[in-house]
Amino acid sequence: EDKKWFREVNPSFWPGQAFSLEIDEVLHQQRSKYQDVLVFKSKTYGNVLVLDNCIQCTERDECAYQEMLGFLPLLAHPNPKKVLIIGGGDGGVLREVVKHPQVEQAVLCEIDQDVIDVSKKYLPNMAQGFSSPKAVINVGDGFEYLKNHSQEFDVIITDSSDPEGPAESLFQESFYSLLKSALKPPHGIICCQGESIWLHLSLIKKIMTFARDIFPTVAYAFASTPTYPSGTIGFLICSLEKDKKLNEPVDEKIADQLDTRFYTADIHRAAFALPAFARKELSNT
Ligand code: AAT
Repeated sequence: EDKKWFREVNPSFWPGQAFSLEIDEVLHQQRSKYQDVLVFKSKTYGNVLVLDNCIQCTERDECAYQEMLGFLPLLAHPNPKKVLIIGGGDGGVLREVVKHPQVEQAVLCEIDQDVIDVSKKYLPNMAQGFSSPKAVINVGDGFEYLKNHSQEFDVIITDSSDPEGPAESLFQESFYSLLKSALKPPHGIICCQGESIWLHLSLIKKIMTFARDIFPTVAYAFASTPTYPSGTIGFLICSLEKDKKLNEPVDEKIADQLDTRFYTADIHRAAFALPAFARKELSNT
């Protein structure tokens, strides 16, 4: 029966396919200032947050995306003290970032207060990030926030929704220039939600091409995420350092001592090994 299923239809961003989850109970539904917000309890993936009909996270598989988005850049940096997260209003990436022993402060800049409030209520395991003494919360647009911050952050993570709606500006060349100027030299690293090699290869190529004009080192990694479109999501990682080896954790001990469900030092290395079709499109030679 169709009414009991959530279907992730999106004719422009993943035409001709639609992932579905069986709904146990709808917990929350509203129109926020920026987007449609839906939370439902699924039959087999726990509670699910959906914005503008796109799945943002499920309790069952969120660890894959949140841990990789956080730890790929943090473990590539020699001493990540100050971190900025743009988006990530569920608190999951924040929860991961504050686990890193060298992180002293993590600022989260989320545009939609309603996402934060709804996550505190229905995704308490992710929202525990908000109660860390290292956390600073700023409600506002990530693009605008960056304009007022220069050479400040060791690592900047963009945990953003897809480039339709409030996150559109976060996929532009001007955003990458702002990211660069907000990074602290000489080791600064950014990591952005990088969509799917199965669905968005030309968009990824376009972004990596302009990112290479801005950053000396640019790389792409991906991980298995059952509830994101096509079952994989990527991470676009850029460093201020030339010839920076991003695919190797700088401190294997820290990497293996983090309390993770998905990320390990081996997964870190493996994530940069791309299928031939993707490597061909995305390599810089
Ligand atoms: N943590 C996994 C879920 C996300 S959340 C993406 C967040 O980015 C949302 O809470 C959204 O409100 C926020 N956001 C969107 N635009 C902006 C902006 N301009 N400034 C700050 N925050 C913003 C990612 C899901 C990926 C889905 C892949 N299909």
